Amino acid sequence: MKKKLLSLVLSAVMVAGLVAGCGSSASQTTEPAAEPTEAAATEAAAEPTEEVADVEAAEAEIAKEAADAVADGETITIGFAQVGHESDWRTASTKSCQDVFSADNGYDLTFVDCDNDSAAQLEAVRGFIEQGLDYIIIDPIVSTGWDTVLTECEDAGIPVIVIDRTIDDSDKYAAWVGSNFKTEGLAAGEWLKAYAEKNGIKEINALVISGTTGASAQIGRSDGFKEIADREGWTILDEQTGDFTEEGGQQVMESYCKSYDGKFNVVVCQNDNEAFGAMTAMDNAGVKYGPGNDVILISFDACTAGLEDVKAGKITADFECNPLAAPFVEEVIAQLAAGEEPEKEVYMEEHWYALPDAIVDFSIDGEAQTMTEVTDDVIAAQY
Ligand code: GZL
Repeated sequence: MKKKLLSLVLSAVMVAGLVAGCGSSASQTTEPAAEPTEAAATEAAAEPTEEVADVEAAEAEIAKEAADAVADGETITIGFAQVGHESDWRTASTKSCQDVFSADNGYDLTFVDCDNDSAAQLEAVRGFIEQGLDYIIIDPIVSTGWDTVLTECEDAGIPVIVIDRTIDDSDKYAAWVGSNFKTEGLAAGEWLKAYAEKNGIKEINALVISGTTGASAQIGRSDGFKEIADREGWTILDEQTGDFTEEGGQQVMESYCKSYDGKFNVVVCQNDNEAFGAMTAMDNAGVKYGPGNDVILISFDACTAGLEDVKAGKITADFECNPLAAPFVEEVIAQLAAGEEPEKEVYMEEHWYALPDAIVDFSIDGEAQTMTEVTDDVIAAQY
């Protein structure tokens, strides 16, 4: 249904554009054809022509289609090209979309797990175009290489909503719903500065296990933390990708324990699953981490299992990235279906977690931050 309605909308706009462009030669410009203006439509209406009748007929058909659709409660078809299944965060993100865009809620969701493969993700989106779906949701594995396929979506008249990670080489999408990853990195850095001052730690020698290289989450968290490290004169001994996986975190940390034995006092993992792997490696190497031990372990995501490790005194601070975007995406789709223009960017609410001894006052760009104590209730309510 939606596709037909959309084609009617597009034809009405095109016909209206022709009517507006059929004014005096003075109205012809070298500028790109302007959107049909109300004045042009009014002027055209004053001189009834065949084109105006076409627009009115198309508009009447649109109104009827829309009314029929609502009355029929017809299914909205959605394609979702998900990054993969690499982390607890990803599992929660996928569940959020599958719960909201369910058959019971009036949707037909085509879900593709792209298994961290960018080529497969582009292929999945092209498959959605061939199916003529009503909407496409993309969580982009990496932030570049998107303009061509987004142009194909635009040409097919299929609105795209981007969630979580960002697309940096095209803006041909209706809206993006996600997190400010650089803010997350800045929060970790500013917290570490305050925590080090509170505990009399004069020197910071950090090892970073970064996320999937080129993912906006990795870029933002790396840039934010490095900005504070550079400002404070800390040493980042090394940064290698753990690809947001537990296995990757363990492999990189095993290498770090050999190469930097006794030289580091901070480990920054760019998601909880990397932190789980890093903890295994440090346990095997006899490295003590967590509050009161040799190494401060910082993590991102703050999934349930991550908060359990904060509560257990293993992760010293965990910086949340909220995976529950689907309700906000549903709002965007409702706005688009109603012919409204959604906000281009919708930011999710995030929290910074620690145990009481690691809760310190800090600010980001002068804005005071609130930390959340990890309690059993907080863990029970997490994703
Ligand atoms: C961040 C998200 C990241 C998570 C990881 O928004 O894209 O990808 O931090 C996940 O857990 O793998």
